[in-house]
Order: sequence, then structure tokens, then C-alpha cells
Amino acid sequence: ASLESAKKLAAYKAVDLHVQNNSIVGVGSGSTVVYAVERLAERVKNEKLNVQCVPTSFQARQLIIQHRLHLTDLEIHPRLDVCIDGADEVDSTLTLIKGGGGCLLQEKIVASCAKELIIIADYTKNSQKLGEQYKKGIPIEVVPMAYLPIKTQIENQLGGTVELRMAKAKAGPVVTDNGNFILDWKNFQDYKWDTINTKLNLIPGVVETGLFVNMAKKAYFGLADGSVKEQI
Ligand code: DER
Repeated sequence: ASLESAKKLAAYKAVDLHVQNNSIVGVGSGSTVVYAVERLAERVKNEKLNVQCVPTSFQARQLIIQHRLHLTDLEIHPRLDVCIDGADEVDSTLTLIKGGGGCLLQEKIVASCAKELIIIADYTKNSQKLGEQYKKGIPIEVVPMAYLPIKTQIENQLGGTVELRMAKAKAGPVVTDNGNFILDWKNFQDYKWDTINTKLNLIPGVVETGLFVNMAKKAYFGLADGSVKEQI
């Protein structure tokens, strides 16, 4: 199966198993989630489901609106039944790297409000340890004025190299949906990720990290042979 069909398999399985009538659903960001929104819209139409969706980015918001799904937010629904989202890498303990698409802040907030975070991904995200397959670094959202001292502090305290994420379709750095910059921390060694997540979040100017520790309840990986592997 192609990478895209692997993504679709995982997305459909997650929507079919974790969404029911009256579900309040957190919609993640990225390319895999597109298939989940497609399946959600199909099920809402065919089964006349009452589902409301909380977006995790401008992209997710557009997907919800384009598929005529009911848009809501955390002010109306501070508690969600499920959040379905992608990941850049998943390790053997279900610790995630997220933020490859630059949407980690709202993703982590919405995921934290959901009873269960369900991850959908293709087989290239399924690793034993973080950094095995995903080589673009751990994303860290930072307040723009502080990016350089934060970069220096991470490199001095934790090693590796930290790069300011530059935009492709715009001159200068990537600016997130929240008006912040993204740093990508590469060549990191194997760490206790909950400790690292806390250390990083304590650095003044760090808004959030792409380390999702002890958050995911389950991950569905679409495999090359057309099957879906579940990891809990
Ligand atoms: O940026 C993000 O956190 C996305 O969810 C990313 O981790 C997964 O994006 P993909 O489904 O396009 O690989």
C-alpha cells in the first residue's frame, strides 16, 4: 500500500472506532487528519450523526468548515470525548513528537481537554525510540523575541543543535497560528522525555513543546501490507 493509503487506513479505523452520536471531537492538524475528517463527514451524512468539532489550527478549522461539519470551541465545550490527531513519530511508550506541521500548541491544548487522544499515522512514524525515523527535530514553540537565548540555553544544557524554522512560502521564519516562532531541536540523545518536556517548558519564553508525554491513549498505524497496527 502507498503511504497515502496507509494514512487513510489508520484514519478511517480511528474514526470508525472512536466517534459516535453526540461525540465532541478534537480535530488535529496535518495530512493524515484530512482522511479522518473525510471519513467523519461521510459517517455524519450516512448515519445522521450529531457531532461537533473543535479545531487545532487554521488548517483544521478550514477542513471542518469545508466538510460542513459543526464547528465548536473550548469555550462552549471545554471537555471533549475524543481528539484524533497525527504525529511525526511515536515511540514504544506512546510518547509522541508532534509539531512537524507547526500546530503543536493548539493540538496539545485540545488533546489535554479530551477524554482520549487517538493518534493516526502511517508506518513511517512507528519507532522504538524518538529520533529513529523523524530527523527534523523536536519542535518547540517560542515567543519570537526570545528565540536566540532559548536556542543557546537548550544547546548548552541539553546538547544537540537548535534551528529556527524558516518559512518556504514566506520570507523569514515560520510564524505559527498563535504568532510565535518554532525552534527545531535536532541530534538530541535518548532522554527521559517527561523530564525534558518539563525542563524545556520552564525556560522563559518557551510556549510549548512538541513532546506529547503520557497523553496518547492509542495509536493506529497504517501498514504497507494494507493492515492497521494498533499500539496502546
Ligand atoms: O504538526 C503536527 O503535529 C501534525 O499532526 C504532524 O505531527 C503530523 O502530520 P502528518 O499527518 O502530515 O504527518
